[in-house]
Amino acid sequence: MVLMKNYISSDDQASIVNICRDLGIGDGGFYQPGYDGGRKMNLQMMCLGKNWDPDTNMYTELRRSDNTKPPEIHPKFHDIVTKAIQDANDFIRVNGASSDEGRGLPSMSPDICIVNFYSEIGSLGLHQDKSESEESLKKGVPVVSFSIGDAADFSYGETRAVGKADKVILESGDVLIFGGESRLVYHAVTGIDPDTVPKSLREATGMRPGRLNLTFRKY
Ligand code: MD6
Ligand code: FE
Repeated sequence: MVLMKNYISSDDQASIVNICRDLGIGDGGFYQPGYDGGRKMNLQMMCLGKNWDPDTNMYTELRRSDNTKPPEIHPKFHDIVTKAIQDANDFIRVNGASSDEGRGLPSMSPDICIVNFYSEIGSLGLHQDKSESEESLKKGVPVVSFSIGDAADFSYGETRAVGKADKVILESGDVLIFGGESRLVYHAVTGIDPDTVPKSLREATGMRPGRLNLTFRKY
């Protein structure tokens, strides 16, 4: 598990916001996912590449609720993901424990991106990311996550025991990678820290209060 603080440049953060906003109002754009029982998730979601259904935990070509096709993953996003994995591996090579030797992250070319937007009262319950293929999970092919906008309180742990979870704040520009042995770590967004968006990002984009999170994965 690697956290790269303030990794995404201010310009790239602003481009990501603008790209997601443009895609978000089109076909396959942001919606508030719900479960069969009628409960709604506490966030807005948009999928790129393939659709992920939070109710069935399945990937499909079209979104079940409205038959829309998810937009493509923007080439700029691919470039940042590829570079982030390379930089994380360079870091592991230099700073990792000797037991980490030869155990860098597998490379990953994403075919799916899940974009979440949290308002200041948004949250996401404890989960593992395990809807991907058995092969991808077994190899520990990483999930790469971008945080943009307001900061989030993020909990993670090896088990469901919430009391034992570690906590970290994810701020605008941070990149978090779950790969290798950490691929199936339990995690949650327990809250959004209001008014913590960098002023320059707010001014450059006019983004509404809240937080954008993009997670990239390979099915
Ligand atoms: C979020 N992130 O940060 C939700 N999943 O809003 C995730 O669920 C996540 O950050 C897998 C790997 C990294 C993540
Ligand atoms: Fe997740």
